[in-house]
Amino acid sequence: MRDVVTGLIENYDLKGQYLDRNAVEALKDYFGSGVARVQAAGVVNANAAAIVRQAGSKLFEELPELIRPGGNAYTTRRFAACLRDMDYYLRYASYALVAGSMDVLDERVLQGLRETYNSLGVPIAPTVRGIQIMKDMVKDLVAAAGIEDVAFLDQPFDYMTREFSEQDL
Ligand SMILES: CCC1=C(C)/C(=C/C2=NC(=C\c3[nH]c(/C=C4\NC(=O)[C@H](C)[C@H]4CC)c(C)c3CCC(=O)O)/C(CCC(=O)O)=C2C)NC1=O
Repeated sequence: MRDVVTGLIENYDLKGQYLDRNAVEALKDYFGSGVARVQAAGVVNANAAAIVRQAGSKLFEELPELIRPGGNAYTTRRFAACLRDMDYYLRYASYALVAGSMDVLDERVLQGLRETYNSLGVPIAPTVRGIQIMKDMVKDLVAAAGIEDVAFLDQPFDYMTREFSEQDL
């Protein structure tokens, strides 16, 4: 699992090079957004249960067939599994935000996920929609907490969406 710093060091060490201007720029960006990243993780932590619950409600409102007989989230067990998955996406997104690197998502979340979903008939497009709903909620909450530039929050959610659906946003 890497973060921006360890990722850069690993790359430059492989080439046997000092940290050059590009590396320094990347590090400046990362440290410059560091406080906001940590604050955002705090906001996610404080609101995680509500975010998952409300994003789930919104998803099932938009796509009610998911929770009707025949839908993949029908039955209490599968409904709970769906919300649990949403919680995984949110928690790992918060790690990736702090790390400034998507490595943790590749390693812990996305590996083999598509295959698992396909084999269980879990539909990917609605899952991606759920991830995007959570992104919007997190951005609103973080903005409301007074953090001005919330663009960096897109990254982990969009990364999961892209890797998962293998579709361009
Ligand atoms: C931390 C990394 C990690 C992830 C990401 C993860 C996902 C994950 N979701 C699963 C199931 C599931 N995932 C869903 C999710 C949904 N169904 C829908 O209709 C919605 C669109 C969606 C919610 C948004 C459902 C319903 C199941 C149960 C499917 C079944 O057993 O039939 C399973 C199969 C095993 C199980 O039920 O626990 C895995 C491995 N597990 C992990 O360890």
